[in-house]
Amino acid sequence: MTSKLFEPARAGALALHNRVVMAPLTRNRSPRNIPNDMNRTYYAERATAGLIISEGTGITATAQGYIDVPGLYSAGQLDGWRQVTDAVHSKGGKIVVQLWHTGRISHTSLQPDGMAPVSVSGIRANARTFVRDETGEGAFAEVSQPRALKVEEFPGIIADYCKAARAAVDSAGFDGVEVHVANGYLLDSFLREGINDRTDEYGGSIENRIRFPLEVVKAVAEAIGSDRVGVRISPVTPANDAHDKDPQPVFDAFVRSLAALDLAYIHIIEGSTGGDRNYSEADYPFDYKRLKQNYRDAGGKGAWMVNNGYTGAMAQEAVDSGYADLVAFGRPFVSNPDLVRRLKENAPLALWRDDKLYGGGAEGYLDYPALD
Ligand code: 8OZ
Repeated sequence: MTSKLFEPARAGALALHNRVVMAPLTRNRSPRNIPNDMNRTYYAERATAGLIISEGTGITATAQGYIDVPGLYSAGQLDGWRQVTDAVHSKGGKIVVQLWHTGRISHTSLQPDGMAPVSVSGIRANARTFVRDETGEGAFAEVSQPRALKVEEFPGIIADYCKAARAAVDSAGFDGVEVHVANGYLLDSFLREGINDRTDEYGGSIENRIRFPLEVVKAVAEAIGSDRVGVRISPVTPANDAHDKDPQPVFDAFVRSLAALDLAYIHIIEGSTGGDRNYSEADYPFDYKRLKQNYRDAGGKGAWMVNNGYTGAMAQEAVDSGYADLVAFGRPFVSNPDLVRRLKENAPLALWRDDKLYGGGAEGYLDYPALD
């Protein structure tokens, strides 16, 4: 019996050939933050995914927190991305860009004029980022002390998201965008009681903590059309020193509010990003079915995309049982450009090289062959 995983699906305005999604994957292979020919080849090789979500892409220079990741704020970046999206489209694929503001997960050496990174609060993360050392080599470094954004600065950040979203669709040729509200970066940090210590209308209660991420998603949806916008969340991940003792009501409320926006999809990282699917900091397991029920009960019609450590069998079960509409695969797509075919034919999967995930050249990036 064949699985619905390999059947077409819709995510808002996006008509997908199948329900296997390439998850966003930071690879640090865009020197000077500009997408290049190597990136074009990499994405084009993976165009048989039902949908490609690009690696996290900085909406502005101040949004950046790692070396050699792409951006959406210069003509050269938009032109580089245009080569990528044209190549993916010519192979029949669909690609959205992940709109990224790293917030407190950044370093003064990566910020314009060596400024402090901006965040929801002045609470520094116990986390590392990837910078360039004195010799020009990539190196890990503790993230810098951030500065809490003032409320007066919020409209400017929202405008930055909208400008990047419009440029992504109009100039760079993307089919849509995914707003990154996960993994302890700027928007996720508003949601987390362990990072958000604000005492204004953007901190404290759940209603207040979800306010800014909602304002951003709403504005982006108005800018390019809600049916081209997805949102990625990671309700329990400890990635980048994110903490929340009681995430269920926060994320239930967040997806209920997102339901009204008529988005293309909601993308959930289950458990610890890239790690234990069953991770929970709270003294209860997170209930992802309840999360989805909240979204549907509130009228949410977007595709429900799940992610983290899925095998082909788990993905088929997730889709065939109605638990999910789409399943995103991350690292398996690094080493299996033809992942969809391999899952369909139950062919063996190649293993990725951990030491080649971040940074470097074609090795560990373009040397994973397709079958045949
Ligand atoms: C791995 C390394 C650097 C960044 C995320 C954008 O976790 C990332 C990321 C992952 O969302």
